[in-house]
Amino acid sequence: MGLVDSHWFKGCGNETRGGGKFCAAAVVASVFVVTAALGAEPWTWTVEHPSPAPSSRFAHSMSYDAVRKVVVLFGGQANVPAGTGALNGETWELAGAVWSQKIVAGPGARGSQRSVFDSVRNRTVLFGGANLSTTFQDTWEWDGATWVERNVAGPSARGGQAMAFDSVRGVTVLFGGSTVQGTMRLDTWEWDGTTWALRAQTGPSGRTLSAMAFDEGRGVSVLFGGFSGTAVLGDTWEWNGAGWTQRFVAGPPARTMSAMVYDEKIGAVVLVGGRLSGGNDFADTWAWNGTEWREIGTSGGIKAAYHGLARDKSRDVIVRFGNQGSEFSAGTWKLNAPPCPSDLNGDRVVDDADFVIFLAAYNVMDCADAGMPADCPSDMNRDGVVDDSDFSVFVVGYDEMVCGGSV
Ligand SMILES: [Ca+2]
Ligand SMILES: [Ca+2]
Repeated sequence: MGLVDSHWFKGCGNETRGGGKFCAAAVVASVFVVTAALGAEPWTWTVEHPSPAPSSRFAHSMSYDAVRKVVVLFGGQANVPAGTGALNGETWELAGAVWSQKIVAGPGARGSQRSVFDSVRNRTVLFGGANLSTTFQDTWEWDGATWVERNVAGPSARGGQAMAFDSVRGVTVLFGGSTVQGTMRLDTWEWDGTTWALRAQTGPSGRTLSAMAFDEGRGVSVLFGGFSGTAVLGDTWEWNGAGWTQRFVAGPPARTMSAMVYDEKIGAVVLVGGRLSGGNDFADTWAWNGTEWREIGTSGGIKAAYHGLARDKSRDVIVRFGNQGSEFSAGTWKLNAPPCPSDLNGDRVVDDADFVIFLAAYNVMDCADAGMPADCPSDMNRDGVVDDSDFSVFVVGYDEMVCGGSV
């Protein structure tokens, strides 16, 4: 039972329209506590096969340029058996469903580099990686037109490091990684666009191929798992700019070669796939809101490891490309949250803010009226009029308060 019950609905249904009174005061004054919950409806994976598109690959880097609204992909290794595939130095961008290759000079062919989008300076920052014999320690920046190498001192050569952009403090955070020969790193660095600063040498144990993402709501970089050189890890850590804190919580099974993004709509980092051991990859999806890990039910997905992952905010999807796993697919995969029709402002929570939007349209009634908000958002049944039949649909979501699949 939510805060709006059928008694309340009946009591307000006969109010005069147009006056804006419609019981708004009683409801808006109610106190909402949105508790963490997972709906029964699964999130949905869909796969597209646009052309052109990057060739099949893994160990590439992917990040989302929130200003130009494109996913930037660089490099990677062809997905052929025994890890013998060719490395490339290609730059691609994905705008919605359309891939385009940028034919430009840039970093050399490599894999296991990582990239993030610096939303303060509007640059995609790429560091390190390796080819089959050499580990890199170069820093590059991409503005959509040109790759620029930043010739500065910084972290030692490594690939598979964790990276995230701390948009609160305006720095790229880098942790760990390894050389191609297998030497593990455990140092934490930050790049402010001018200088790499060594920030910590204690925290998570030395490891490579961890997943990391910046939680924009809580202002911390979240790290999960990775490979120590001898063991696959399943620990959760957070970096706040001053120190690392391990979060001792039940969570996803240990894994390496996973990937994580922050989903601002649900206020949680989302972890997708990864590998426990050769031939033992995951198809699961998890969300961490700072308090607990919850598994998100999904449909239509496949196992994936060593894939690229990005959150396309403008299109409200999580994009996955590439995979080293046995269920490899060359397609462009997108993870959509379940539909949530009562969430009229699109923030994945149904609350009083949505009710205010509903009421505004309810008071106008006719979708054709010049005073109706664009797209007639409250016409739930799409019959051109906002009336009690729409309210009976809206109130179902309002009673549940959270969208199906929210965390
Ligand atoms: Ca909402
Ligand atoms: Ca209607």
